Amino acid sequence: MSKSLPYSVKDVHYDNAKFRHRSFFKVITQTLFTSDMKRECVSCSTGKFLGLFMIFGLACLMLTHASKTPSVTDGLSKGLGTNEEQKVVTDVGVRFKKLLRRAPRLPPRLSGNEKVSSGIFTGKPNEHDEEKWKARQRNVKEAFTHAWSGYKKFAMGYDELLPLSMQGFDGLGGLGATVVDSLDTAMIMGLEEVVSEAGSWIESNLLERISQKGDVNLFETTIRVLGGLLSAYHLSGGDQDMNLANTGPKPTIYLEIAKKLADRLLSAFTSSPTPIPYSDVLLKNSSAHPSSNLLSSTSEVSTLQLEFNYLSAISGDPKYKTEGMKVFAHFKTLPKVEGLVPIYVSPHSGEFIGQEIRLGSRGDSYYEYLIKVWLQLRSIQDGNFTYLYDMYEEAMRGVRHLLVQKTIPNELVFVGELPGGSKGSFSPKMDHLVCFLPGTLALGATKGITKEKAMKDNLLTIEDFENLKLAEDLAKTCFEMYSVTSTGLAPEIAYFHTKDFYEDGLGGGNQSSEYVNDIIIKFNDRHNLLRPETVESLFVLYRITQDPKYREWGWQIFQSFEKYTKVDSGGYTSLNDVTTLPPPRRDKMETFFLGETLKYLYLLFGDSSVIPLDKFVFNTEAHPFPIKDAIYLEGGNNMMKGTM
Ligand code: DMJ
Repeated sequence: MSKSLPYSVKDVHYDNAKFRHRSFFKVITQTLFTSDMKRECVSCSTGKFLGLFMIFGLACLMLTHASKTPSVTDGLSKGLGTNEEQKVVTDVGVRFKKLLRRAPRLPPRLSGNEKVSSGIFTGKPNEHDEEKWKARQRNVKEAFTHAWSGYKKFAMGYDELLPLSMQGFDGLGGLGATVVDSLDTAMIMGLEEVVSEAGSWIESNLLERISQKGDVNLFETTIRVLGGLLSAYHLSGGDQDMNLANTGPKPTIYLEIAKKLADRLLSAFTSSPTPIPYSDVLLKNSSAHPSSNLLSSTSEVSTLQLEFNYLSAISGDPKYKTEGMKVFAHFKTLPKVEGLVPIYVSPHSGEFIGQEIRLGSRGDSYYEYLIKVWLQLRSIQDGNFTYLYDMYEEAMRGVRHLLVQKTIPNELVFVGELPGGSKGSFSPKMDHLVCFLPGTLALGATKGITKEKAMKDNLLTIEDFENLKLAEDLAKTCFEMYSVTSTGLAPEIAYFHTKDFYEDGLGGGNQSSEYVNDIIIKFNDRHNLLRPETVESLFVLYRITQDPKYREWGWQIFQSFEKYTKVDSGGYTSLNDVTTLPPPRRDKMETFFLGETLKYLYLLFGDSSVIPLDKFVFNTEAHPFPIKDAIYLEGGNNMMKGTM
């Protein structure tokens, strides 16, 4: 694999060391073990070394005899032995810190110029701007209404709408997936009529479907149907013991159906001989079986936990969380390539299978849920879940080291694949699915607060800055995957021109794009399924950096959806080829167009206080669940129906 373009701190132009918050223990260990220090120690004389040793010893003596000071831990500290040892280290640490910090450190302040160069935008949009974005948000709401009206007219109760043939299709097991996936978007948009229609359909039909239907995929059903029910429960006031929705069923109806569904889905875990669940469930008799190749996808088995954890929290029944979290606890023990994992896992042996590594299909949301599940559970202070954060950080280091390269000639940053594991060659190929990563990286860096606030409060480490930089660069590439085509819509997969790879004549068709020679689109990859990942990342990056360019990019993408995918009779359709005009159409409106794509666009153009990212976590299908300390704690509180 070519390592000519490592993506590391060298590429980050922030002087961020001064903003970094490090514990005393980290300061000492990191200093001792940085390679520079090691190199210097090897060459220094014994005299110098003894001198240093004596100074250090004296400092320790002074500190251990100073007065007592309460210790502070940051919830992420780890690797210490007994409580006693930890106490000693933290006490000494606090004293040492006090000594070092006798002169108070001023909070970092950025000059106007620095704010611009660091990508921080603090200026309030003017009134005209506000009106412009409100109008654009109304356009998205109208698009949702148009999509729903097509579905309602031709496909109500089916999983998906085929908008060109004007009929319904059950591609997801027949649970009316579009109804459930759309419901919380309608709630967020305040579309009461849709909430009433979708809510009533769910109340009258879904339980019966669950008890009668056949094969469903565990992952798809969890993220779309279970996830949709759970966020509808929350948004309609369920875990505040209130009914906030003016229309539709009571919140407890959503919860009751969610429990019945999850009880059957649990069979995928309980029938498997390992902690890795089978991929498919036969709902009608609560049995489960593996897929035809006997394998489960890594991303599928690790993208159930946000939903199962939240269900345990609101139902008071710990069984969902217990089963789901066994997957991560098991993954923790398996060998990895710099934190990266193969895309298949066997439910029979519990081992990863094959060597293919990618952040696209079958790999993607493993990485997304590592950080999101940690964010969901981190308020549980016993440190049990810190390993998720560590696995995430290690994996992102692996991404930056092994998978990130830049294109020729314009240096677009992309995340490629390792088709043969760490020993195989590098493939300069990126699924559109990988475009979830900028949003996840930004979220992982600031934990959902703005970059400005995170910097003011000294919360960002060097790795956080590296991840944020990668997030912004990668979001740009994802956007250019749209603007390089004739339709302004991205292909399903893009290849990138590098020193080892180029194919002529396979541009996106937009000759005025600066990147027409950087991005290569093969014939079989030219379709667009109305996917959300890029607008999802634009939404998260806008919330975190406040940079208006993300809104403008989102608006351009939305206009292209309007222009080329809208079907007059109702609904929107996938395309077969985004590089030709007019684009050949495919006849399918995926449920995630209503559940995710339009929801993220609506939130991107709206007020940032709606569903704030430090108080909610979106599941991989864009269904928001609240992060409330109390609800995930053992024992819960009065709001809880029981314990987890
Ligand atoms: C959605 O179902 C989810 O976002 C999933 O994580 C990936 N695939 C689709 C959208 O592209």
